[in-house]
Amino acid sequence: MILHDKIAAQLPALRERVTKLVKDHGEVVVGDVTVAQVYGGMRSVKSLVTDISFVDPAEGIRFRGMTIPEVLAALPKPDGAQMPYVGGLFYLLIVGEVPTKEQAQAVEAEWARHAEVPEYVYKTLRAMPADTHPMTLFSQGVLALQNGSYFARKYHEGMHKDEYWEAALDDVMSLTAKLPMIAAYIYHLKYKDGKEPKWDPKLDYGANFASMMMVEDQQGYADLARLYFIIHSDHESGNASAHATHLAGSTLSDIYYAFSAGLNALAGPLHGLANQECLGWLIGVRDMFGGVPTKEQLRKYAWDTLDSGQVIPGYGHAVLRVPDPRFTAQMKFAKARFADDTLVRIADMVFEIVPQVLKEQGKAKNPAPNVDAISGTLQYYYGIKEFDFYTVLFGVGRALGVSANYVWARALGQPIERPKSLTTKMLEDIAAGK
Ligand code: NMX
Ligand code: MLT
Repeated sequence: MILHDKIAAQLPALRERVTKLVKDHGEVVVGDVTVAQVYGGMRSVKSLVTDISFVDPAEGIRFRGMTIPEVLAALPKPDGAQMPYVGGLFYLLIVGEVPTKEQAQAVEAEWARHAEVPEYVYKTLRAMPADTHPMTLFSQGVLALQNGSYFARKYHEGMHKDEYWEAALDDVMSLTAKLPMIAAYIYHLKYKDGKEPKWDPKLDYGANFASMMMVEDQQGYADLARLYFIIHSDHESGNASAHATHLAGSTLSDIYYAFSAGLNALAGPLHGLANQECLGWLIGVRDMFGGVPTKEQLRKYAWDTLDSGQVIPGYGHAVLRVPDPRFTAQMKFAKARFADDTLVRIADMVFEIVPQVLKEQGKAKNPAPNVDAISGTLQYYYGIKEFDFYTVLFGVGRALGVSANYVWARALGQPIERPKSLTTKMLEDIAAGK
């Protein structure tokens, strides 16, 4: 397999670099930790390592050193498409190089070989009550696949630790191949006729998803799916879903257990669920004012949200201090294709007004939009109107980044995570210099 051979070629040198760094400079101090950080969700504590992506507060995400516009321009695209192969992005994340079209297609072909979902997974999902949240179903679907983990089987057969990453990569290819099918099935089970989707090996990841979702504008939605999965894939390693996946994986749980944990973190309203909440907020604005409001009306609506003790979804970020380039990329996509859409116009006006309101309130460290401020609007335009499905889409994308990290973590022999906790009394004593 192409990704296997590339990792195998890079691994000895990277292992040597890491071993040397830790051996020669293991005592070098990387940063201090304050009482505020210990109580404040470990914000900005430098304690994780990944070479796959990095979030610069003043610039946003870079995948393997490349910004989103650079990635979208450089990765190969399917014939007739405006957005790149998702398989090309996965190659970039894992290998660290821009693939040729053939290399991107080789990843897509590998996915096609693994896409079929065992019938018992569908059966498990069908057994759940009809009002189960799609994220619960998605996490359960992923967990149900654990039964087939190659890594878990090989581990119990006594696999050598140098081989962990190879078994991990097998599982990762199998999991990421199946996620669009499981997601589309959940959509049809919850909201449509419950038909099981079919993977077409002639289509790429994005076009397959468009076809399985049965949206009207197949070409437009295939491009959106490609863009969406690519930009949501990774956001360095400290975000809640990536960190939860990494933490669970560090115990040598296989990727099915680990990614299910990541999805459970993504399901929270301060993380991935914010895209569903954000579209709800925009629709609330539209319905309250019968379309696009005036700026004054919007300003008051935003203040009412804050005054009622709620956050404005889609705004703020733990790391970013500028508009999220994932927001910008989606806004550009929407404006190029359906700039007159009411919700796009409202989202654009929110982009003008809400940062001012948040600045006036003076609490949020970052008053700018994050990825969720627009993503639901685009789905809604293409006819995916069921808000509570949106985080599942985020999850399909996020799988690519966290599983690339999972493979490299096993390849580099990263250990079980175990930070240290203190009591409040201990912190008080430290603060008092005792
Ligand atoms: N609306 C209202 N208040 C906010 C917002 C917002 N959008 N963002 C931050 N604040 C408040 C925050 O609740 C906190 O208040 P308090 O002191 O009363 O607890 C204060 O500002 C300081 O928070 P920050 O340090 O700026 O933000 P933090 O790093 O703690 O949290 C988020 C980051 C993203 C959780 C926060 O900005 C937020 O809740 N945003 C809205 C939800 C959202 O869009 N989440 C999606 C994140 C992206 N993703 O895809 O996961
Ligand atoms: C993400 O994509 O994970 C979010 O922007 C949250 C984060 O980075 O903390």
